[in-house]
Amino acid sequence: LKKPFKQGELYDYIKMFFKSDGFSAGRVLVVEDSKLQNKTISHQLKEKNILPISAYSGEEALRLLLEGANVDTILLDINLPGASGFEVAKALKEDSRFNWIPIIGITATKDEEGIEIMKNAFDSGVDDFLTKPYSIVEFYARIKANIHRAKLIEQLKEEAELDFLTKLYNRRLMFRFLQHHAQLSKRNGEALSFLMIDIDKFKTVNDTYGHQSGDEVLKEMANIIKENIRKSDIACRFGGEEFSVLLINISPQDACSVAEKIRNATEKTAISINGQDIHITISIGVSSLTDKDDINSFIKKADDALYKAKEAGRNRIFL
Ligand code: GH3
Ligand code: MG
Ligand code: MG
Ligand code: MG
Ligand code: MG
Repeated sequence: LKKPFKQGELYDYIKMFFKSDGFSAGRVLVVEDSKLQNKTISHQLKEKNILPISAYSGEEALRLLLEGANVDTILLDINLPGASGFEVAKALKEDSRFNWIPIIGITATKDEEGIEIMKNAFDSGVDDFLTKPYSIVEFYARIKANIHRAKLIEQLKEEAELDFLTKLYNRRLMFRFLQHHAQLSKRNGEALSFLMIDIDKFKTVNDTYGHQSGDEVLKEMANIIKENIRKSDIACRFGGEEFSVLLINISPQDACSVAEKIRNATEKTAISINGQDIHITISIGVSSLTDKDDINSFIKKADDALYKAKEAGRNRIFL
């Protein structure tokens, strides 16, 4: 995208990364420095309903991924200016956010030397390989096989990482994020807060409206939480009718404001169950990470504060 750009262009550009309107067969990041070859490959992918996302260097490819471009497969030219294909593959395979994405290495080198390059590419983490010039049939066959593999992995990841009912992260993932951000926080002095949210008298909701209606309420609760936090914050279903939020880079005071916003929104929301409006309230315990804290004490402080909020009469927040 080149400045100055129109609003619509920006929108299209962003949409291209996050959706694949019309390109239902998958999304491939094409890392190829030759403009002509990048264009040719992109054209070939589009022919098969695959969305190409072009990068002209390894650095650009990494940047696009970090910015949230989600792709099913990476076509990686080995001979690139700047970071080589080997280095790019290594970097991707060392990063748990990207290490599952299949990479197809490409080179034009032939014979002994070409085989040596292919071997080094596999050693660097590349999953598959194409040697130029390749037949278009082989090209599509490899692309499709790798996209298929990626889709399976994406599905498994979703099942392992997300809560089935609310599609928020599950407790396991919350612990992973806690580990990661507690470390960052200690290294960079990034402030960190944790909210433990528990629905008040939820047993009564189940008893009055049935378990299935209870599930609908849990889904609505997840939406309320998502609507009141930033994209960079991390929400999870901690268990049962308990949710938690990890708030990144935020003062304890601001964390309390977020908690209060969620509490207030919950109280105000009419949840429609079988044509009937139900209202629920929540109690929230807030904690802020200090130098002395480990993850367990960080969580326990929020839990203790939650307990106090319940004791004090529910529908309130405690720090
Ligand atoms: P408190 O204000 O003290 O938190 O009261 P409470 O009734 O919310 O707390 P309690 O721990 O006694 O009950 C929690 C209830 O949440 C009991 C359980 O059946 C219900 N629950 C847990 N998981 C689910 C779920 O996945 N779906 C539904 N519908 N209910 C659930
Ligand atoms: Mg090249
Ligand atoms: Mg509970
Ligand atoms: Mg309880
Ligand atoms: Mg409860």
